[in-house]
Amino acid sequence: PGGTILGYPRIGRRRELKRALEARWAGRTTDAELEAASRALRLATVRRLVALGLDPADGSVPSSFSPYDQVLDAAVLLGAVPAADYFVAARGDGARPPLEMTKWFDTNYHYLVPEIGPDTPLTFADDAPVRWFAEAARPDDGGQAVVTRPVVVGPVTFLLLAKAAAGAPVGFRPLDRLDDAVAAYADLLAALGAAGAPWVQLDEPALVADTVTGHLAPGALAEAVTRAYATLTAVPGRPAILVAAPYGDLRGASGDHLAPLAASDVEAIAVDLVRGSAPTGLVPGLESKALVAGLVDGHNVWRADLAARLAQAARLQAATGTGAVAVGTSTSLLHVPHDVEDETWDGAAGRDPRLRDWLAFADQKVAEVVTLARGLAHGPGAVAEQIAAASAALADRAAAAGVVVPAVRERVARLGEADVARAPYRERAAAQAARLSLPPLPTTTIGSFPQTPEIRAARAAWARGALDDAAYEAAMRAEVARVVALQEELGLDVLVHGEPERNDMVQHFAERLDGFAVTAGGWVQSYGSRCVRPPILWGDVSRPAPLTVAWTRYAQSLTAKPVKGMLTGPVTILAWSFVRDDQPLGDTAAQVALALRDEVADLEAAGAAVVQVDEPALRELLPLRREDQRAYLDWAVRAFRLATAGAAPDTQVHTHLCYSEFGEVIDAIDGLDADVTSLEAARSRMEIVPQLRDAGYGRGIGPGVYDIHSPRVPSAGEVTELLRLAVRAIEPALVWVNPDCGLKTRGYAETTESLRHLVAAARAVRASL
Ligand code: THG
Ligand code: ZN
Repeated sequence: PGGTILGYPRIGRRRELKRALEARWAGRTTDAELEAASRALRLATVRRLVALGLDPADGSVPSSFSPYDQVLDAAVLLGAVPAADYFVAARGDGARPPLEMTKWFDTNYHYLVPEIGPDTPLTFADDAPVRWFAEAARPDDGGQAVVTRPVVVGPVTFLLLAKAAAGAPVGFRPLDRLDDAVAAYADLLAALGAAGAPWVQLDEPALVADTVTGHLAPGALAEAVTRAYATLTAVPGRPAILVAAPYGDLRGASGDHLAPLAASDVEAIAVDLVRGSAPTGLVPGLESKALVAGLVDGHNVWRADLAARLAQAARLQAATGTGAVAVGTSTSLLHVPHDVEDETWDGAAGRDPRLRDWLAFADQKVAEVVTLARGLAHGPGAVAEQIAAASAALADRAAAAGVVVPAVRERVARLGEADVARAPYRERAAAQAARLSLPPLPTTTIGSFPQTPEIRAARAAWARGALDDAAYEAAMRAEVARVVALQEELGLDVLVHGEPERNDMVQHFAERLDGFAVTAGGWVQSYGSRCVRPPILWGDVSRPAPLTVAWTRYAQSLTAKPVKGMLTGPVTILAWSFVRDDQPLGDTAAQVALALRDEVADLEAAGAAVVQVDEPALRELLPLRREDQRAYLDWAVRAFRLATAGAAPDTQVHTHLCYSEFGEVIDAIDGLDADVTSLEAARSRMEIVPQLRDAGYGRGIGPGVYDIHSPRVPSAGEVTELLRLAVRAIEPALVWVNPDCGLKTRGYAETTESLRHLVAAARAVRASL
């Protein structure tokens, strides 16, 4: 054992895979061209990993490619999705909807949710991992061959992430099919062994996540792991098996999930030592295994403290007594950009050159792993130079101006309960009703309107200097005017400015707040071909100037109807950024919240009667272990309240939540104390409304009455029907009428028609109240 990583970014350092996929989908290229581009990317990746120092001789080079998503790959491997339908399952086609997409553990990556029923095929149906192994192992033109370690989602996690297929009998769970799935994985292992693969990695992150396993009877998970790995380790001629458990701790209040793995005959276990803790005490069976110590953070971008991490690895090695400790990343490097050196750090574009030395993206993390492995094998002296450089960078970061800003710290320290409390809702509601005089079932939208090709072109031209500030500003103002006029014409009650000036909402705020840096090319896959560039939150956060006020004020100047001020909430800003690792996240959240609080005050001063603070990622950061969830929800709710509680009683505070099953955060939704909460609800046919009612929620609620994730236009009848479900489930006086989410990914044709139907439905149901 040396050093390894659990996976590497798949999108390509120049987003080659994105381009290849989107060209194929647009019909500009053939399947053969897509495969050629994918193959080139796969081969370039494994060669890069060897060049960076991973040793193919001991199985340290992962083969972790996926054309779209690793969970979909597993579904195809098992025949649950036919290989020919790969992209239909991912994206849908005219006739078939795509698989549902949801968040991968506590990350901003989304996987496709397989649908498994009692009769879904589960056999070894597709040998992509074997082909990719063989392709890298064949000498290329230069004679280089790379022996890789195929990475596949493990059987237990695959079934736990799947949902029961429509029509499955009541009580059926995909995990009921464990034996079938394991038989298919056994065939895969035999095929990999026959192809000469010395190692395979099976990812089992479900073992660290009560959010995925919480519904199981006590002991059921351990029993499934024991059964699955007894079968897999008995396969003749198989590769050695590394089971990886990234994103958290294998041992928690709900059970010890290390024990069944340690007791099995797998050869190696990868544990996350950034989020989780090292195994302590006697763990029967562990002494005969290699332990891949996930010491390098795969989920964040900070350069590692090599001295501390090496000492930790050495302690672990001494404790296991066998010396079989390897150094690894805590998770796949899927969540970080490729290479710090791909950015320009000359201070242009507001990027602070000091940051370059503080950061480690994927390639730098591979080098850290290699250094730690060498230090573990040959002693710290062998890597003294690298350790000294890392310690110096860390010291520089700790002492740098802006990392600790006393004024920000003092303001946070002075906060008290009064700062998170508004007047009683009854009082607020009366004041707001008097100020806004809205009809029953008021109509509104979530905030963004379609980002047209013209808007994108203008932003691109502005970014490369072809359009000056004044011309760009004028183009965006024209767009705002158009959006306001459209909403007036449609008859919506509470308007928005449409956000043409924002690219990604979090990036937009990060660009305007002190303490953040943004990258030009630090792309991270969010799902399929879609990427985000998470900002880097490196210092204490403050607001040098108003962030959004001018746009809202301009939009309000064009209409007598109320225009909502539109902000992104503190939790979402953190969830979609790389956050500092040198203080509790709750402290960082309070700083962001105070910056937003000042923005709310400025919006009010500019005349805004309605302010929306979105928290679509509230559920995303929910800790995977139940015992950690209360503390998180406490600081998350407090941060939202800090951001909003300065608002006057007659200012109506809205929030918006999406991308999630809300069940686990229902109480927190109530705790936000927003006057109006809009939520994604169309696909689940409003089921959130009775849930919130039963939880005692008694303020405004806007369950989405149409799904904006597809271009399909709902009929007025459909929207009316959903709205009737809502007004039957909760006090009609509380109900707002809005789409599921922002409209920025939609086109104007379908948006206009859909909103027309939304307004018609609101009028129809109003008339019947
Ligand atoms: N912003 C951020 N994270 C997110 C979302 C977001 N996570 C959850 C959800 N929304 C993910 N959805 C998307 C939807 C579209 C795109 C990315 C994530 C997307 N990206 C462009 C692309 O890949 O071509 C690039 C966008 C850009 O130029 O910034 O379309 O909204 N942070
Ligand atoms: Zn949304």
